[in-house]
Amino acid sequence: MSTLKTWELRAEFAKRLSTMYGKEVPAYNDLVEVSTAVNEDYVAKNGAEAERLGSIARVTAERHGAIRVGSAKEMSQVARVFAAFGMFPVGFYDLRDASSSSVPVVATAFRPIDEEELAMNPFRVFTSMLAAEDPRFFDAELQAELGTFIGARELFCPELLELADQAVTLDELPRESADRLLELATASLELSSDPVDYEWYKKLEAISAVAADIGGVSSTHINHLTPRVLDIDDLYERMQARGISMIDEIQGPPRWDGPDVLLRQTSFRALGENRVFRYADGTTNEGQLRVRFGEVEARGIALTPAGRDLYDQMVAEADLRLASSTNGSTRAGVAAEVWAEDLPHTEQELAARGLAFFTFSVDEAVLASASIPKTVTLAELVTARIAVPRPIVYEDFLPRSAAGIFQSNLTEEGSKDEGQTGTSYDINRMSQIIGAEVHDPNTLYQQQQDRSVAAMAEYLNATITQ
Ligand code: OOG
Ligand code: NI
Repeated sequence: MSTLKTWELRAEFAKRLSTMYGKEVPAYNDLVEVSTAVNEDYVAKNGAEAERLGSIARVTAERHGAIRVGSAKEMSQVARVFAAFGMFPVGFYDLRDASSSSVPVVATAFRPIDEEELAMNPFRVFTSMLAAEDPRFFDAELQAELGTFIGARELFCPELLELADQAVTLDELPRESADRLLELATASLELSSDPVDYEWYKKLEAISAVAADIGGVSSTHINHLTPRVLDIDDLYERMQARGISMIDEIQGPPRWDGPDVLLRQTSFRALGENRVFRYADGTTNEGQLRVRFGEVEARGIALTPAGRDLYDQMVAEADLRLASSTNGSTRAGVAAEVWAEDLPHTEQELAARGLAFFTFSVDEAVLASASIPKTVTLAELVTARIAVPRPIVYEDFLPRSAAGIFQSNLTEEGSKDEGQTGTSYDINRMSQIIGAEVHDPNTLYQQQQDRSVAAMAEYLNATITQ
């Protein structure tokens, strides 16, 4: 009997979710269609250069999803499900303070962590957990009500969790069990047709639309599924031309004349979807909810902590200039100016200054006419063009963009009692909740770079220092 390896399970999971989400939100299919066209045109125009940040096969299949769960128990269960697909928690995101409107969630992203696994299929899911204990959002009475409501629901059935554990133990599954796992896992993220308790939903919505979407319904669902494009500006224009109105700007770094770094994202607004509501008098009626939307992303090079500090400074500088500008400049325009002043214009310089992560190969022709000292710095090798950098793709998310994505789809501000002290969450607490270590993304990128540098050192028979 045939078996499915972990990566095949993951690729199939992403595919099934994509098919399901396309049926639920047909505009997603338009987005995928336009994304595919953008990528094909980009590759036709740019040839091999287009695949510097991932093969076209990888990028075409690449998606990230977003889901939201209600409790620590639900978070730990979803982690077991994702582990079956070789997706592990990476990074901690606190959206509570990253947004001006009320977004009471903390999050991590489940994704593959090995280079080879990422290359085969990089499916990742941004997973938010309701910070139900945070008194700034929920008073004691509401905390108790939320606890009861969320405690009574079952998002992931025992059969799914057992199959998932089995997949982890075996690192593969026989075809029959694999099919069952995929069927149950996909169904667990399907939009439920259960009637929504109108009063309960509205009560939560008054505090936060995100809280209502999480704690006001009987199950979880895909909030959005995001294809990756090689040219997000082109995508943005093509969607507008199709009459699909996008949010006002692209989140993250601006378009500029230098290497793409981190992550750029944009989305179209949530569409009204029919749901059945149950009212206090027991009657039910059709209504609409607007929570699910379409998003698209372009990925660039992962920045080192030093590069990230520079990025944060540039964002702050752009904010400052925009606030004091009187001539109607746009955020993207101002940011492009700041980028041109402060960010290196080449990958080589990013590598030499230690601002971004790379793997390295040796340029034999340059090496042939060079003499290398016993101890040499990485920057020297890069500057001498002996070490040729190849970018490591940023596989994670940006808190400010994530907050912007949440926020772009909220019609109401919600409410937050700033007089209360917020519950503290961090990456360690998230690890405890999940019951497994939440990886630090920088450590993963650094390890990948270090392995490459170590191999180069051995080849050159030299000691390479930072
Ligand atoms: C998640 C928002 C974050 C992203 O791409 O930054 C996100 C959500 O809306 O549930 O998906
Ligand atoms: Ni997203």
